[in-house]
Amino acid sequence: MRLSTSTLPAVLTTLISTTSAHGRITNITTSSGTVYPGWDPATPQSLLATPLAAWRASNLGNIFVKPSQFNTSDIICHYNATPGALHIPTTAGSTLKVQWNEWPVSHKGPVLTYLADCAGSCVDVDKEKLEWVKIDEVGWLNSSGVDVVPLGGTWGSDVLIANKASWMVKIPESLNEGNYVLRHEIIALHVAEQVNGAQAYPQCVNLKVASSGSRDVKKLEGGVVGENLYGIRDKGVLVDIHGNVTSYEIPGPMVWEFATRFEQPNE
Ligand SMILES: *[C@@H]1O[C@H](CO)[C@@H](O)[C@H](O)[C@H]1NC(C)=O
Ligand SMILES: *[C@@H]1O[C@H](CO)[C@@H](O)[C@H](O)[C@H]1NC(C)=O
Ligand SMILES: *[C@@H]1O[C@H](CO)[C@@H](O)[C@H](O)[C@H]1NC(C)=O
Ligand SMILES: *[C@@H]1O[C@H](CO)[C@@H](O)[C@H](O)[C@H]1NC(C)=O
Ligand SMILES: [Cu+2]
Repeated sequence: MRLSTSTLPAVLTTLISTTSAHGRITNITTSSGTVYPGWDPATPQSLLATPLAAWRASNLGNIFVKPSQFNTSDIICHYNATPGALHIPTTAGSTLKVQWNEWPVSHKGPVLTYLADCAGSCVDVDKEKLEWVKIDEVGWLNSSGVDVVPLGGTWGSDVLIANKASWMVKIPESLNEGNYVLRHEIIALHVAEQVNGAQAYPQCVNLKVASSGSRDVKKLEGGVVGENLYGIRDKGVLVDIHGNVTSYEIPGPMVWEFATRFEQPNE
């Protein structure tokens, strides 16, 4: 929908206040087609004993983690997260499809994916010790749609929406075999011009990665603990995206030099 600039403030306010819909990962599909459920925070008590590879968290309402909590363990895998009881078997170099329930178009921002080495089983890992290595990131792409509400151009979140709220994650081709936590996240920036306005939606799942047979195996190194990933005033966290955005600095560490990312459809 196209609107004249004079009607924009009212429309924006309406959009922001009516988009109470947030997101979560509903399932993860391996390249062989096996579907693993994500964590549903509305899981009834009677089903809580069902083991999942996905990490549990107190994210009822598909809520977000605020920048004032980026320096706490809640940024790791969402509020009060506890490790998954299983691992999804996969192979270095293969892809996983991560499916979100939905994503509101107003919630523009980057899509980020990390891995952390559990150095053993991930089932009883200490999340505060996990060191996250970024393997994929898509932030601001172009100014296509800057004059269309919601303003701000085209972002990773728009690519996710174009793919029916899904994202393909490629396990790095040369990754050493072992158990890893995959951390997939969207950071919504629709009110990020206010201090503490950005919204992080991190979700985690355990993987058991088999070797691809690559001779050039790499150990996942150089990671950052969760509490050090982002700061409340990072350039990509405290940022005004309502207008003609021409660049964006994606928060968090650099992408791993050995990552072999998958280009999304519609990217
Ligand atoms: C994925 O998750 C949704 C919501 O939890 C569920 O309705 C759907 O059936 C799942 N898809 C598959 C292929 O299992
Ligand atoms: C975390 O950041 C918030 C907001 O910047 C600050 O008020 C709080 O003191 C910080 N906590 C720690 C443990 O550093
Ligand atoms: C946005 O900024 C770019 C670069 O300055 C410019 O080329 C483009 O015309 C601008 N678009 C609008 C709609 O203002
Ligand atoms: C902007 O990015 C989107 C997603 O990658 C793409 O579909 C679109 O063609 C791009 N627009 C321009 C003008 O490059
Ligand atoms: Cu929301």
